[in-house]
Amino acid sequence: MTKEEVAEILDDIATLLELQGENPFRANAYRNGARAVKNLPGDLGEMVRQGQLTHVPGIGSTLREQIASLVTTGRLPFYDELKASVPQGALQMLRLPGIGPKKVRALQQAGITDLEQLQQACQKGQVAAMKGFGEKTQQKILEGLAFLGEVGQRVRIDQATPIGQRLLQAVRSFPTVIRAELAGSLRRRRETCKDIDIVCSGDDAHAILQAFASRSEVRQVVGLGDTKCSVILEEVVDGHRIVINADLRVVTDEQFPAALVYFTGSKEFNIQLRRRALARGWSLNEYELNDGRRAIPLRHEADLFAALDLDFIPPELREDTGEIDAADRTTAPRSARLPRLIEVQDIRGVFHNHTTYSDGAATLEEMAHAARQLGFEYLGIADHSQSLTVARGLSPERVRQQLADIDALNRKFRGFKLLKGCEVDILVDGRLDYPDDLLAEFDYVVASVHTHFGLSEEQMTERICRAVRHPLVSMLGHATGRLLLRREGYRVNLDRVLQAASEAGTMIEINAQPTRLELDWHYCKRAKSLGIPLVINPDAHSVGELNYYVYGVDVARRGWLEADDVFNTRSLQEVQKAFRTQRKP
Ligand code: DGT
Ligand code: CA
Ligand code: ZN
Repeated sequence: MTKEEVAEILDDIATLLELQGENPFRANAYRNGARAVKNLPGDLGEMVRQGQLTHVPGIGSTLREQIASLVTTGRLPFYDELKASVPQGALQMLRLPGIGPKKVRALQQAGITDLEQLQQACQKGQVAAMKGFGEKTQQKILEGLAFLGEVGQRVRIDQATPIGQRLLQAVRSFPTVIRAELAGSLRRRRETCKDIDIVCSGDDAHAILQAFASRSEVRQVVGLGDTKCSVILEEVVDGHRIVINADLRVVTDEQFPAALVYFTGSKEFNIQLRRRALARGWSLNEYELNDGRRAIPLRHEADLFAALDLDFIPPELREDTGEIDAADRTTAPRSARLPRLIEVQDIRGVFHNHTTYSDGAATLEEMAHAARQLGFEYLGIADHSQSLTVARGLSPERVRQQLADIDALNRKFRGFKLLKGCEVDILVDGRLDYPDDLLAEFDYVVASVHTHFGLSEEQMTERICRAVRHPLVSMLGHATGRLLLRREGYRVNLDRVLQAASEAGTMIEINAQPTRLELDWHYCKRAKSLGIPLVINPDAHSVGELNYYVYGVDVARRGWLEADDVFNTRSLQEVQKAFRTQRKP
């Protein structure tokens, strides 16, 4: 156990004693002890072994024994018993701003013993009326409770990305920082992140960590040690208040490559990579790759992979789903290779977008303009069909009007084309919401489920497979209807849907709305192996949402897809030809 960890426990003990209403002298003895331990020069374990704690001011005989117990066994029964004797609710209350042990005791004595009771009491104004509390404290408690409710919840990638990028830029500007990168799930581009991980190298770790802890968006410093700082951030992203943890680790520049690999993860990937090092009698940890005699000098992450005879593995693939085997340079002939992952620049247009005709916020013209600004060659419009009245679905007359409008606009464009599509509803029995003669008038058709989510898996699978097999359906929209962190998808057997799509030659969408991000990346590889082209669609309901396609590229990359596996990388001519061929019986 490090000095910091021991000091933290001694501080905890002081707080617990105060909560129990113990003699303040006793609690203070632990606080002083914590400070003394933190300021000790040298290695705590060594000092304990040598009996050097005997003459340290602030550490009496009881404390000395307890510290020895912590250092040698990692445990302290006295601490465990103390923790167990204090109600959980009291400990949680301590995390609220402006609430110390004394106030917690007062609340407990008033019969308010957990956070829920506390919230109710505040809402009724009872806490303000208590002696020593008042309006202001009550307000602060309510705000603190709202904050606590958000701490520890996962955050979507579109919200974590701008926060992480800003923080990364800040870290790069701190004095003595040599280099810094995002790590963790955010670097691997997972759909949601528990926290933001940043690794940096620099000479003055202390100053770097201090600068990090003093950022204005930091709401709370959770931990501040010699090499790591953990904070809780609060920021507004797109009008939403986001609360998320962030960890910064500082290493030396020699350690940086190994540290970056380690903290990028995933954990499962790290375990496999370490196993590979061990298999050759080497060792690998967050600081170094060691061949048993010395740390192998590494300048970049790629050097670490090369030293282990591996091709560079992009962060998105580091999930222990076969990437290490595919990167292996020692197996000959190579049974598999890493894919050349699709990139954002490969995308030439997108197909599932809405306008003011149905529930979008921008007109056809505005959407077309924005698509051209993004450098797209084509933009597909796919508004909702008639039965989806909540989304102002279009009657056959209205949608024919839209098609005429598109034709008129297209006459004005050079080097760009609006494509005529629709997002037709898959009705409860798998039939489509427009008649076939109307569907045949579009360049392509996206079919999606928007209603009757409660069907059994069997019914839902049948329903979707029927739509997928329809000769006029070009692609299946959002495959399971999930809303990340809010709603599970509907029950459906995706393997059967993929099978049906493969047989019928129907494409499958990667819906790039950051709340959806499905077809889930786990299934992309399977779709690819079945020869199903995937289509990245932002499902944009406004000009700004067109940009969401980049999150679809993240999903595709995590799903091992190359440019050729994704339909949107094709030119306008190829796309139009593919749509026509698809329709031939
Ligand atoms: P998250 O935060 O849940 O979205 O996902 P990660 O992957 O960012 O996980 P996190 O923040 O707990 O840890 C960051 C990286 O640190 C993780 O991807 C791999 C590494 N790591 C953490 N704990 C362990 C561990 O127990 N063993 C190994 N080998 N690596 C670990
Ligand atoms: Ca993380
Ligand atoms: Zn849509």
